[in-house]
Amino acid sequence: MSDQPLQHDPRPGEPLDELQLAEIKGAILAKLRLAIGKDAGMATKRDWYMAAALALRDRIVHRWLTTEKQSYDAGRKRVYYLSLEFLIGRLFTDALNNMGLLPMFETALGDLGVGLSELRRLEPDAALGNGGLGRLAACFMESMATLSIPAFGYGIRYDFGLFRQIISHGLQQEYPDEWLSFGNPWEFQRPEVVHHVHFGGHVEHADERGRDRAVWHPAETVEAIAYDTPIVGWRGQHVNALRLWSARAPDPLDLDVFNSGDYISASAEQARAEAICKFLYPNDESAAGRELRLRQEFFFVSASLQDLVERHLAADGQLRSLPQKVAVQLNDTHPSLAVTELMRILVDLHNFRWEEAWKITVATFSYTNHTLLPEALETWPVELFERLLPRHLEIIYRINVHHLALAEARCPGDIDFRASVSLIDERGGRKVRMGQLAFVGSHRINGVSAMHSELMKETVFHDLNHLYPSRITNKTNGITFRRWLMLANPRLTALLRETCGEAVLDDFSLLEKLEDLASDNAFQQRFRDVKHHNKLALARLIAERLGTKVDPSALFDVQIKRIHEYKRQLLNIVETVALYQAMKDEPDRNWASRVKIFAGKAAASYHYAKLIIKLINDVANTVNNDPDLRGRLKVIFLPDYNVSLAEVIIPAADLSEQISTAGMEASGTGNMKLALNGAVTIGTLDGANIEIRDHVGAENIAIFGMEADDVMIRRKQGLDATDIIKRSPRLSRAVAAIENGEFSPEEPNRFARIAEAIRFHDPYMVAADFDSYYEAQRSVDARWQVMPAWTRASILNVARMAWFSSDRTIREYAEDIWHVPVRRSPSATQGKGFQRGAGG
Ligand code: 26Q
Repeated sequence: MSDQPLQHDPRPGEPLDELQLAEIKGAILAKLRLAIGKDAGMATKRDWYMAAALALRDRIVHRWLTTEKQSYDAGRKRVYYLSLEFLIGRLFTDALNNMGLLPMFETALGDLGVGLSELRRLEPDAALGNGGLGRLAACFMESMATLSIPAFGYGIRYDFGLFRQIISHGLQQEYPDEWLSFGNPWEFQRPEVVHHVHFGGHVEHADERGRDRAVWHPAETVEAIAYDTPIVGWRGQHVNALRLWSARAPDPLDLDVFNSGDYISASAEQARAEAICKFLYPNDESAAGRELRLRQEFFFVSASLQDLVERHLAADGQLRSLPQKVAVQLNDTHPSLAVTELMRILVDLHNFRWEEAWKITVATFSYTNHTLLPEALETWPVELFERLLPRHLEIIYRINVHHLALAEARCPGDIDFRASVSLIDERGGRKVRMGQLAFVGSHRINGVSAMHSELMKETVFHDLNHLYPSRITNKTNGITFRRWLMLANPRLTALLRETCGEAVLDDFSLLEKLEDLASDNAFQQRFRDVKHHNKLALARLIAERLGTKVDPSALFDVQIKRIHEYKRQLLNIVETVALYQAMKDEPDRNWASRVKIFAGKAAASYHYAKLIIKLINDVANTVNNDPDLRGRLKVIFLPDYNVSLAEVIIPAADLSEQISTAGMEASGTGNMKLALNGAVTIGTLDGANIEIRDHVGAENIAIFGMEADDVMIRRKQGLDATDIIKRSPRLSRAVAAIENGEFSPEEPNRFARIAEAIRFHDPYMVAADFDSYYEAQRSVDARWQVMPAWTRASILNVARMAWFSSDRTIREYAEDIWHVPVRRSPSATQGKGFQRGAGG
């Protein structure tokens, strides 16, 4: 990766404090000897990285302990963010930057003879997430620390994160992600923090002075052990913990079996327990009814709730006050069982009356929905539930009785209404609906973009919204600018500091100062120089990894995200084919040079998405080797997309592809990262693209295609696209080329399935949007050829993105949902300025 300068000296120009520098060098050397066991002469680069990380960690821990003590002493309300995914990436430079220690460590390491930019690449990505939802959780953790909100992230410490993707002959292969194999310098194991999580067995009921008393006799117990990773906020003022649970068996060896000599069976229980945290479930956007996944969900929910209840009891001595001191955010339905587990803790273990327990529960929880796709809504067979969590199923039934009574009162006699809001899906094999459970058990339910939240009210949660009006609210996603601007794009950051002032790092609204310079020739040139530098770095990476040469002055057209039909990488590649054909027809026209860059993983079992990857690679093979094009079109598929690769691609992008079928992308966050780095968006009116358009202005974004209501209408009319294709000669020809094996001569039928889908049954409407997309791309070409106009649009995108900071998003959650105070500005100089949240 690039050897960019990393300095974000909080006070540029000032010399480094020599004393502190000497202290840090000493600390790194001490870690090398005492924690790693090597001296400088023997140390490998990885040893140096470990030593530097540990030296930094010590400095973070001091702040961490202070923060924790202050929150505890002040009795502040805490936020708990429950998520099965945290897609963190690397932490080293992120933590250094937020601690204000980047220049210091860079110099210290330089003096010791090692380069920081070289060391940072040795840190494996923490890829404990699939995509958007997991990365959002990571951005939120950073913003909560930045805003000094006392918060814990709770999740699972997977032994293996998201699979490593290798592309071999154009096909995706999955390999295990062994991110822990060299140890993890950021985490603290907490052997003393252990909770018992139970599964299976049966429930007994007794009558206790007229009150039903349930006792769960579980059949199996697993231990959850805590591992804490400190998360530092900007300016290092506040540090929160990400607490991830690892599973182990209470008795690692069955001694009787061991003594009988059957050593393998003796550790069977251990293997069964450890399976829970072995790997991250891949997201194929279809809720696979796998038992292990349900065990993961309950495991981390139960451990987390025991943990937070224990902490609350230690401070407050009773549970009645829980909602005043605790807010729990459920990241999608994956932690929905928390609703039933808290009810069990309150009613079964602490003798609360049902009604009071329910009030406490609803006031404590809130739930974020990230998808409307019906196939992605989580359900579990009642039969599996009963076997694994018998008491929780009873609790669900009881919640449902009260809830359906409310439904009956609201719409008397309306059976369909009751069936639609019920926690149990009674159609064909009874199933527990996790979305309904999370909704009913939460006081606020939020969507992740304005349009998505509106669609929630109109579609999946239409009836629940009728029953509980005012619960649904919108919180448009955001991204942390520290990672996605300062760390990923140091050169642009330096330019912004110079033009908008140092304060821009603490107040992104100052980015608007760029507006006045958007047409200034000299400024435009400097802005383009930054982009060009970033494009050179990406071109180098492409040459290293793929051996393909790309022209850094060409338009870099980027689509980076999970591979999924609704995201329509297929639309992009079909347009690429059409453009290729047009260029071949008229090789002497002054075509704008383009590099089409794709990256993303397909779920291992999602065969159609993997076929799309193959198509992209096959088209790349043909196009990249066609001398007629004279290098003016290149297609690149960069393997193993992850956070670190995104940090190189995004600063180098000119055009951002956000082309999902309208109504299907809940928000998107890559769209924000790219626009913040000056890429112009080509996109549909979907998710947060709409709000991006509203902020950057319609003239600075290329919108095309059907809108969400058009899509719904078309879907009702049927999915056959034969007529559309007939009327579009360009599309006909592109689809025919794919169908006839022009890109797969060794296997002409390879993509027949894709052509057939586009023609006859494509719910994602590639054909219906094709002409509009092709036109939009040609208008992008035209704009690209007038460089000052292009640069102006690009600058205005940067200038107008401040609103998309996750600091803004978190502030809204804090004020409207959690009712916790936030720091007014993260700036160090305003350390004491706190703002009260709505509920105090
Ligand atoms: C469910 C059941 C079993 C196994 C896996 C899953 C599963 C896992 C992950 C289902 C869905 C996900 C992830 C969804 C996701 O990332 N959604 C994205 O969330 C982003 C943050 O809000 C949005 O910006 C994206 O629009 C949305 O697609």
